[in-house]
Amino acid sequence: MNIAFITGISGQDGSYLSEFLLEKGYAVCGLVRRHSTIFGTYRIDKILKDLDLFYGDMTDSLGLCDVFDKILAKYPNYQRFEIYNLAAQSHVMVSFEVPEYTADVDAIGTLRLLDVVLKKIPKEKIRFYQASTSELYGEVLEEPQSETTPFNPQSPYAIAKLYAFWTVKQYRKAYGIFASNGILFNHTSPRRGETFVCHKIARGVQRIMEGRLDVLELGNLDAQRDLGHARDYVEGMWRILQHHQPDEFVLATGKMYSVRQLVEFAFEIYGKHITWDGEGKHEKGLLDGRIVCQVNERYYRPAEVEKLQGDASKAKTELGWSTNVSVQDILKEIMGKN
Ligand code: NAP
Ligand code: F7E
Repeated sequence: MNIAFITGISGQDGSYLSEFLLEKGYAVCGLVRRHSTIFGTYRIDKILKDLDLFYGDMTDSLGLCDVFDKILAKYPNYQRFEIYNLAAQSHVMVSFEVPEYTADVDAIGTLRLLDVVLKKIPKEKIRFYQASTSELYGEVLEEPQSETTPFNPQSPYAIAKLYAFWTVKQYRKAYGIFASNGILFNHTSPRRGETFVCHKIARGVQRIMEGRLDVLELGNLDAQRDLGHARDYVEGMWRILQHHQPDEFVLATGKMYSVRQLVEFAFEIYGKHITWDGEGKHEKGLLDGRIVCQVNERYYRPAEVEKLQGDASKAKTELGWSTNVSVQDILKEIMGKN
């Protein structure tokens, strides 16, 4: 039997990955945090009875040690131990408000986990996946971005993830463990948090069309992103760990759309065409002469990543991974109109 341990199992990617790995016959274990009012497991409630969940936190080394002891006591005869490090304070804007916490969880948390893994699991049985991000490219130095593009991070989140990226590479080299970085471009789904832009637009337009919201307020309408479906990306994570050697892989669609285009696509799902008037913070989206979208500066970031477009050729050639879900289909699925 193979064990998969997922930090961030209650998040968007953790939930899809758990379903995928259960189908593959893994014993799926995961780290969850205590929440004061809810269980915090709503994304994995349907598969809860098939999972082994342990309370813990990426900021707590001793707790992580205990979790590994419990897993090893329950599954002493495993062949391979795959670790998917998905836990993170994953919101770029929030990382400007809580930079130290973001670094503690996303950067030092990865170091803590690797250290525990190295102490608890025999080297030859370890397969470690790190959730790296296209945010590492930041203010891009090359278009499109591939595994050889230099990094130029622009937020506390990206800088914390850069530390984690290099820590993974260093553990691979120094200790000879199988540890890989997946450099994933934006991916979303109906399970995404509502404060990320694609989900916010889908839900906002839906509410406007149902008469429950007057105006959708957004920040930088010019920002462009490469956006795929989370279900495909978690399969890519697994493929990265099945490769014959540890490495870095970009997962992306290769297409890029602006925030403004996402708003247009969302209205088009309802057969509506919106027009734009004004520029910068004064720009407005109009539907039949009525303002339905406007800029609110509170959503501007102290430093912005203007555009990201990935080149996933290496993953296609070496892992046989590809993705072809359209942004329009993702928006429809979030709206429940697919
Ligand atoms: P998400 O939905 O925000 O999930 C984050 C997970 O991390 C949640 O389960 C959360 O637990 C957990 N977590 C946060 N802080 C923690 C802590 N201190 N200790 C333990 N667990 C903690 O993010 P996602 O979209 O699934 O992304 C998964 C990973 O991929 C993240 O590392 C993210 O940075 C990275 N990534 C995401 C994208 C993307 O477009 N989605 C692209 C590139 C990389 P709670 O449920 O308790 O909050
Ligand atoms: O912003 C602009 C915003 O917050 C996308 C995370 O999963 O992907 C995600 O990070 C763009 C930015 O995602 C609003 O300024 C405009 O340029 O949806 P987002 P993100 O920052 O790209 C990467 C790959 C990760 O690794 C992260 O974990 O949209 N934007 N107006 C807005 N963004 C938000 N959130 N809200 C707005 O109102």
